[in-house]
Amino acid sequence: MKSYAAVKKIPYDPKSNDPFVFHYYDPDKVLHGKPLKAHLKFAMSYWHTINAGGTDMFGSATLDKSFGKTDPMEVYRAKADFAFDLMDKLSLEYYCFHDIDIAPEGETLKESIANFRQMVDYIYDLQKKHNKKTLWVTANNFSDKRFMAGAATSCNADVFAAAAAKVKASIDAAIKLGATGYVFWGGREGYDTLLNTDMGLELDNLARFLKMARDYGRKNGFAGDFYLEPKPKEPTKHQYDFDAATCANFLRKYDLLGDFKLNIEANHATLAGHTFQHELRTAVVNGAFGSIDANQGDMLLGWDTDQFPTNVYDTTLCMYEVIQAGGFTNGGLNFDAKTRRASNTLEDILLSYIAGMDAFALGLELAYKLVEDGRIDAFVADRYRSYKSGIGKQIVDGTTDLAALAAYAEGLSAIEVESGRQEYLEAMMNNILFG
Ligand code: XLS
Ligand code: CA
Ligand code: CA
Repeated sequence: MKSYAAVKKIPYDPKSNDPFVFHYYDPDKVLHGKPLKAHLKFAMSYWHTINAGGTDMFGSATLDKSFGKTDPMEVYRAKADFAFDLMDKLSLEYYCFHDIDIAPEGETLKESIANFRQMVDYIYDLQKKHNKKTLWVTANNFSDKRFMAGAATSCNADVFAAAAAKVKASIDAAIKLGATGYVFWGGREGYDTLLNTDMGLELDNLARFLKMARDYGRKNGFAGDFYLEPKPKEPTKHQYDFDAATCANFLRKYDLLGDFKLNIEANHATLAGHTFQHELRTAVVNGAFGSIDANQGDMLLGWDTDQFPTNVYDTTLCMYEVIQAGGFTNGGLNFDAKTRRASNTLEDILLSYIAGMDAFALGLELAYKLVEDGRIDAFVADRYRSYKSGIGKQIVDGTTDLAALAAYAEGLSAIEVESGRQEYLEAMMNNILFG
């Protein structure tokens, strides 16, 4: 197999046996009036791709990503150079990062923020040179020990302020880099036991924090979407942003819907006991569909494995939801995914992205087959036809009431509900996809 350095730009070549080609992702191929790259808006996750070395709870890194440098700022500049070279090879147009992904942390918060600002300037130049875009920025308000009891939901107000400082610097970066999104993933915004937790105050404080961030962003020219990223647990036992429905309720309660949408991650959906498609649909029906963290979990493991997505049913049903939602606006598909610990070469990074990008390109094409075929949509519409006329229409129009419905129902003889035809639909779906 070729070395990382020997691989140039990955071509689209469906007939090739070369491992370094796309078999499905042809960035410029037009489908329904848009090139695939505009449908899919693929992004590189800086933390996994440029930093993660394969450590786990039982072992040290299996891949060194310091690129032969030792001085901390030099290491991070080398990482950035590598990042943009990698994005070129893979035709990735977008990237996403946390503040501490792109710059070394200093002795103090002030020093860390100064390092961060320097590195934002550095990647600003690289972004221009390589013609890349920032999909979203976020602040890592969960790794440092000061965040052990939360950030915006910490019991300590100084921690709340430190979190605000990091978010302010990260929003400044988002503005400078022209990011169309800003993510809040509340890794420690939750609790491990209610015995030490004032849940009401913590939730109110979280909302106060988000409002301040929103107001600061809007005042300083951030026009993109803010996102909450649902996840039920890990690292805390219970996270307040448990799933899409919980987040939508929180945003509605605190009047944040509109500025805030959701960044739905596949692996977080399954951790919450939902399908990826369920979480996407829940975001859509709440008017909160924003962006996607594209990955997959391992159904036999109970934690967030962040694997590259290769399950074509999942990518198909994901893109089916995205198409029905009208496609991405400010959001995109961020590969919040890492190579396995034993896939420990730079070539594996290329191969993993190829696998994920091909699985989504194939999923998009298959999703359009479902839409174009139309039988599933038609089945669903027909299943609810009783709401199109008569008493059903009155229910939907709000022109009836409980007493009128009771009188109507008492006049009915037997009520028959039609079969839901689940197995027929599942077989039909396979036939549309593979027939
Ligand atoms: C962790 C999350 C995290 C967010 C960004 O599980 O997926 O990586 O996407 O902070
Ligand atoms: Ca994520
Ligand atoms: Ca994750």
